[in-house]
Amino acid sequence: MNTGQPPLEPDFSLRGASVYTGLLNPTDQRAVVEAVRHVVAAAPLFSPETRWGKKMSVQMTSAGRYGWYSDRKGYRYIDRHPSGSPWPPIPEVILDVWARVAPMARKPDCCLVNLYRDRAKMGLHQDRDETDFAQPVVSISLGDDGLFRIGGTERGGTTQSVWLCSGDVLVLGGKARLAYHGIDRIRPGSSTLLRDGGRINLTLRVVT
Ligand code: MD3
Ligand code: FE
Repeated sequence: MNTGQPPLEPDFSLRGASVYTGLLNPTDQRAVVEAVRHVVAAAPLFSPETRWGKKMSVQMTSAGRYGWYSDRKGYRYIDRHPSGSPWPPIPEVILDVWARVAPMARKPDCCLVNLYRDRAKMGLHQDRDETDFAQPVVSISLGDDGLFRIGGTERGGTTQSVWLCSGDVLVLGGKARLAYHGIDRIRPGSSTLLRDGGRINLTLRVVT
């Protein structure tokens, strides 16, 4: 369908990551949070263990055909929640965001939900458990601000940081697709979007 909309332009680019600041207005943000509440009701949040047996500080769950999972056996995608139930479908309001910023890409088959409370953080890593790195990754930030750091495709290079705020959307394509990235910390209390505070990040990916 041709919607007649002009293509969206990012506000700026950071190490090849396209940043759309405030792409979601407060009404859109509340609709997405409501959809996330339904996902969490069907697939409760959990804190995965790393392959070294340390519990991650971020709480997670997923929607879509695949969900991201980690334990002592390593990182991987699995087709069921650890409880044995299938992951719930990716809500339409979330697929709409993908369609706005990545209209030419395949449809995502995983929406990872990351919840950061207080001191939660995510160390520098690459997303490389997927099969087709030509497909972009789309990230949606909701709630408290998070300090995002991105570098290059080699560990140990220089990095750049930016605070991601509620409603900001990132598209990671091209060389940025395999960039090292992470969240150093959140700014607790910087947003009132989430009743219990914290930051939610949604990461949409094409896994297979
Ligand atoms: C850069 N999540 O779940 S989102 C992750 O805010 C993850 O929860 C962070 O990194 C978060 O894997 C960062 C921004 C992001 C997502 C995917 C990327 C940046 C990326 C993939 C490649 C390069
Ligand atoms: Fe990542």
